[in-house]
Amino acid sequence: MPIAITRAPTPTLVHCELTWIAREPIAFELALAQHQAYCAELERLGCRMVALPPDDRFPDSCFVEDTAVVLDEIAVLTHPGAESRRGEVDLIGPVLAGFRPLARVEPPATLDGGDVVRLGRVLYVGLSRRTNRAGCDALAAIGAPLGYEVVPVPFDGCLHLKSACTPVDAETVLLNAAWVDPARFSSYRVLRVAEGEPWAGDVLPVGGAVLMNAACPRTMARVASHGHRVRPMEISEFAKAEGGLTCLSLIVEAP
Ligand code: CIR
Repeated sequence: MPIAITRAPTPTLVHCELTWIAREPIAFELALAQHQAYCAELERLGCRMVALPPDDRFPDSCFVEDTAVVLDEIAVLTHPGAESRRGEVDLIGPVLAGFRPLARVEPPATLDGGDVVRLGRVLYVGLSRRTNRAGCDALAAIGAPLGYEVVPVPFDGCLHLKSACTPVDAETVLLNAAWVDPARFSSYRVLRVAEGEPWAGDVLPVGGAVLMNAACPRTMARVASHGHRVRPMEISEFAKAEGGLTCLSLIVEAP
């Protein structure tokens, strides 16, 4: 049974970091309801939930994905690229210590968990506004003795590599070719997001289903047509904060 670690959004979410999109009003009560529905869906799909309390000091702290990279053997605490988010790591460390030995990316290296796409023993690391080359190298140094290969991936147009592409299953990657070059994933089956749904590439496969952004119906149909059980999730308020489905949880697979 996978463990899903989540943190409830704080009302200060309205002051979130934004990089590629303009600020729009976030309806906090709706964000809260959407987060509750997300957690309920993860639980329905068989996850054991670890629900952490909101923390007003960190507007983006519901996006727990960015604070760590959880591998089978260890959890790597990140050093997030945005200064406002660095304190979130100290909050998540003690929680992850209950499940994995910890390693840590140290400054000047920066790494956001949202930039790490794992496919088997390969970690594709997006070189972004948040993750620098040193962050990529730090993860490679931690991962190599455990048998992980790190592949740097340049991309452009969105916040994190996972905003542009995520695995749908072990052999299939869903991606937005305007943001990341599909040739980077030529050894996998590549599905593309539908026209007009640029943010559809961030999906969360868990418990035999694939959680997808309900605002992207045509990409959902495309993924479903490949035999996947798709679960649409309303995440409009998190999308306004430049977040997607993977960002809202850290999934710890059973060893
Ligand atoms: C940020 O800019 O850091 C947040 N507003 C959004 C983080 C989304 N996280 C993710 O894509 N992994």
